[in-house]
Amino acid sequence: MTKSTPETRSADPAAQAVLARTSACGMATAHDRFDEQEPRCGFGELGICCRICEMGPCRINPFDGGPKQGICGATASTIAARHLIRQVAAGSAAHSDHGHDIVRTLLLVAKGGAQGYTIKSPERLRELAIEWGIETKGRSDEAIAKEFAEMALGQFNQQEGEIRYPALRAPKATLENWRRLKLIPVGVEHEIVETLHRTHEGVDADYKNLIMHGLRTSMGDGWAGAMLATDCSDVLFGNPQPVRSQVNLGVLRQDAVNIVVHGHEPTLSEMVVAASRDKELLALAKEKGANGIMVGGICCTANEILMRQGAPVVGNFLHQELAIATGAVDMMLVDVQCIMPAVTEHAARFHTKVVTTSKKAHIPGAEHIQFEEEHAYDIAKQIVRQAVENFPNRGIVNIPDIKTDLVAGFTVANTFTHLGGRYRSSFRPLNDGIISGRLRGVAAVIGCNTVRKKQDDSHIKMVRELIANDVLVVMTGCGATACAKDGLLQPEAAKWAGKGLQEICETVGIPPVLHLGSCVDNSRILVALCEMVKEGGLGDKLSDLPIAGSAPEAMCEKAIAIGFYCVASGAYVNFSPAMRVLGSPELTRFLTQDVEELVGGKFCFESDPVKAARLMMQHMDRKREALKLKPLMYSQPMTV
Ligand code: SF4
Ligand code: MSK
Repeated sequence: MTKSTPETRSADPAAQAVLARTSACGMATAHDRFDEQEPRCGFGELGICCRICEMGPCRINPFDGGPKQGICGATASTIAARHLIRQVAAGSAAHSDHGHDIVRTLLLVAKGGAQGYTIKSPERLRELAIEWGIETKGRSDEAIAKEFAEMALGQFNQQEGEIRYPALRAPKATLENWRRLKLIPVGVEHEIVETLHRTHEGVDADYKNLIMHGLRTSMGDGWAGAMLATDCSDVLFGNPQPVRSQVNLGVLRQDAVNIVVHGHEPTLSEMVVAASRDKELLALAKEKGANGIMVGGICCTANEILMRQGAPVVGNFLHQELAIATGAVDMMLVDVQCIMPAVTEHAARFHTKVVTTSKKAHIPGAEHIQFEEEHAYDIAKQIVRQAVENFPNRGIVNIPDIKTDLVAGFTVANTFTHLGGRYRSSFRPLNDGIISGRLRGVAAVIGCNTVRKKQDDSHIKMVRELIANDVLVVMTGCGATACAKDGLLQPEAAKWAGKGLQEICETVGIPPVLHLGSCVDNSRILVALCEMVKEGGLGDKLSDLPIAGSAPEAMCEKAIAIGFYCVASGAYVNFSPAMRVLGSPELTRFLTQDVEELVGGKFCFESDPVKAARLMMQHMDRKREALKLKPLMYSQPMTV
């Protein structure tokens, strides 16, 4: 096998520069550990090994000869479907537990028990309260927040009925189809528990029945756990507004204390940003020889503080080890999700302090400082102080001088204003753009980096192909960071768009690629789609819309859960690398074809990003045809 090089590992020149140095000094990164894993287990890749019970592990031989069933009689489709929906449950649990913690913080704030937090967007709180049927007249923000948070907490452990958002937000025809298929969760946790039960040895053996439950479980993520995380974060930390900032390792500063916040939840990072502006700590930084304190993010924490504070983004998932390797990170502060345990091994080579803060995520070699909302500001100050005190311990620093400007901070509310103008807030211009053929449709390109593909490369190639063919792109998570590094999140990027999209971007003053936030903010995309249907002229169900989604560098179980709730919501979803189901042709066919007849959405596992983009556009063209929309003004119908 040819050994990978910095150029084959990443499309990002900053990453390539650091990877060249890590290789030269024998510092192993995820790419090296990936190479060490070769050859990979073919049974695992195809999803046909099972270790669910203690009689196993069992494996199915996909070729002639060899076992076609596990010891209990489970077939390839049963085994692959069981494991897949366990991944959906884990991904849904991760987003939903994040959502649960944000709702709990809102409740603490309402009761006056969370130090340093306030309700930054009472307007958003009142909008939500009215939507949920909570009395607002003559009541304080705290009283409304308390009632809302208590109702919201109930969504997690509710045992009967339906989670609330689908009936409140989804188009009627979509809702009716979900009800017919029994796809609306009774509560977030109930469906996750039921997934674990169904996939226990000797329970559900029907791959279709298993997948339908996987779709139901994922709905508890997209339409409850993640949606609540987004809504309550907007209430607590403020509605994001379009904001300019910068991205890539070059945002690390030689002359300042660098604190890299990494993980997912905004509760701690918001407080750390506040503490980094504390006069006492700035004076201490000066005393230690630093010219200020820089707080930048990695992974979705980055997206949270970028959207609301304009904080610079140090990088995406595969940048976490590289940031430490610059020698410029005085502290890496982590909470939950997407944190490689390897960061402490690298930190030991440099002066970097790794601090864990969640009881759910300790890492050997890191210092643990337990974060508690009740003492949030004091804890944040303690953490920032330690980072400042570590500044004089730096050794050789080597920061690649590479960073790119970006615009982020789009939401459903401010996209309305941008598209319709201040006095005509509406999705009408977007719908009209699609109906008239100026725009082909909308694509959501989301998700992670993975060492199984060249970092950022698929995101960039896919998005460039889409915008060149008049598709407006919305992005979240590490995919948004990938395209930001490539300069696609600036209004000037309209020059790479097709003529129709260019006209819209220039009239409205938006980039052709809109950054909508972190992974939980994919719920913003669901709401935007509901608004498009509500606006009229594009059908009556979510699955009628000329839209598609993709996670072209998918890495974790959360990405699988997102893919599932998007398909359940009627979207065509490209997912690459393919989910581990290819060892079962019938399960693969169900996910990529037959499920469409039920929910209107389906998966595609194309790994070539340009081909995948074309398949997504072909799907949009089919939807345009079904809606009898005008021919495209400037682009051609897509062929693959
Ligand atoms: Fe083997 Fe069946 Fe047990 Fe899986 S559940 S390990 S296929 S016996
Ligand atoms: S951080 S989930 S690698 S997008 Fe949300 Fe990035 Fe994927 Fe983690």
